[in-house]
Amino acid sequence: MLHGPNLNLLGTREQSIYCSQSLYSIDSAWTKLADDLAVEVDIRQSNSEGELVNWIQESGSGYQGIIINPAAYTHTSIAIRDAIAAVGLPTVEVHLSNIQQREPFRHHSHVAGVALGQISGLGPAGYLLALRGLHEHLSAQRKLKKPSAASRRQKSASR
Ligand code: DHK
Repeated sequence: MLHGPNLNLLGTREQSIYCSQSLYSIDSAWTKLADDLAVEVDIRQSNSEGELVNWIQESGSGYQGIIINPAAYTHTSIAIRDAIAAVGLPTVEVHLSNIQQREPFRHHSHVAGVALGQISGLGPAGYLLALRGLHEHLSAQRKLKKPSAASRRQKSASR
């Protein structure tokens, strides 16, 4: 899970827009859900675009998906969009606030076009929903790849 710029200030920053929880408290609830789902996770926050791009690139080996709140970089960063497209991992974009109800400059997301989905406006619950959604997506993908018992029987009968 990647948190973008200024999200380290959650809990003190414009609470009526973002939420009153700290990033630590959001991450703790999120880690608990990951434990319940038996998913291994890694959480990072950066105020720097380049650092986020480096982490997205690195996630190409050893990770199965990305959950990201690119924060203000959502609306400005083609570099983050390109990094997500380059690694090709299923990515869920999360925003605490409903970006469509805010200033016009927040309405466009460069990331949305390369994301599996976007959750916006549900506050901290959005991160939990993103993890559940990504987990279900990956489980469904795995099932699709795994041949069914019937097709395994068919294969061995034709040998
Ligand atoms: C967080 C930010 O910091 C803003 O720059 C985005 C996003 C919205 C959020 O709602 O989580 O515009």
